[in-house]
Amino acid sequence: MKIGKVEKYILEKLEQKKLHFVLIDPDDTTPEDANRLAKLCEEVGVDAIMVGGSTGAEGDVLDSVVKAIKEGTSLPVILFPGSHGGISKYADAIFFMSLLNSRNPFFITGAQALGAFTVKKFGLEPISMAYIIVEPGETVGWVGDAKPIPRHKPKIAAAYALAGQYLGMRLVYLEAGSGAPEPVPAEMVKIVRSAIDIPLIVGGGIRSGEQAKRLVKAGADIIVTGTAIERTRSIEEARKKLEDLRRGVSL
Ligand code: 1GP
Repeated sequence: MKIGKVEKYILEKLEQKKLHFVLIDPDDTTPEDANRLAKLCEEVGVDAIMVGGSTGAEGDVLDSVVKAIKEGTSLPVILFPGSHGGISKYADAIFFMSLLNSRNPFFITGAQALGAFTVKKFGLEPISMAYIIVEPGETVGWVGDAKPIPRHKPKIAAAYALAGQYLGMRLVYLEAGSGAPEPVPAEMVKIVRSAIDIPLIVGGGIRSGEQAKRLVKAGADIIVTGTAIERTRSIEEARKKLEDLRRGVSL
């Protein structure tokens, strides 16, 4: 498969620095707020916006949030779907992901088959991604029927990540689950990083620049944050939080 525009953007930026993506869950925001947040993300130097969620991020709710984000920023907008319902024609690309450690084949290849022709019809750029859920896994772990990787078993995570690479996937995402009390352990990030050659994304439970920095030092290439910004109560607070996270990602 040839490299699309958004994947090229990611790979070229990664040659210069580590990246910070912000996840917006359409179920937890309004199009107006998403538009404001997207503008702010671009101002503070976030590298891309991801849109998705495990529940309710579908149909009109998803479309109106993606459109509002696109109106607010020129940053790439990448779908992060919970299933084949999480596809919007207004996005630039889609993480075409397989939840490798799910117990349910629907989340490994079933939803992907149901969504594949929609992705083609909309002309969305698919970016193949190995999605691996680590304890506690939170909502996505439950919904995705995952067998979450134990936090003290980094080699299991590395084995899944390497399998993803050998299956031809272009990115690996280690996910502790949105709102997790702690991010993926740095030790696990280190061991996964040393096993694979493709970019490593880490998300779930990252709320401070310090945490982001620890994970980047351990080998994360891309840090994803969602809840940290959702919990802020004003645009000034959101700006401060984003700046703190950005500083952590850039070491
Ligand atoms: C969830 O990894 C993302 O899919 C982001 O998690 O909301 O905890 O930042 P948080």
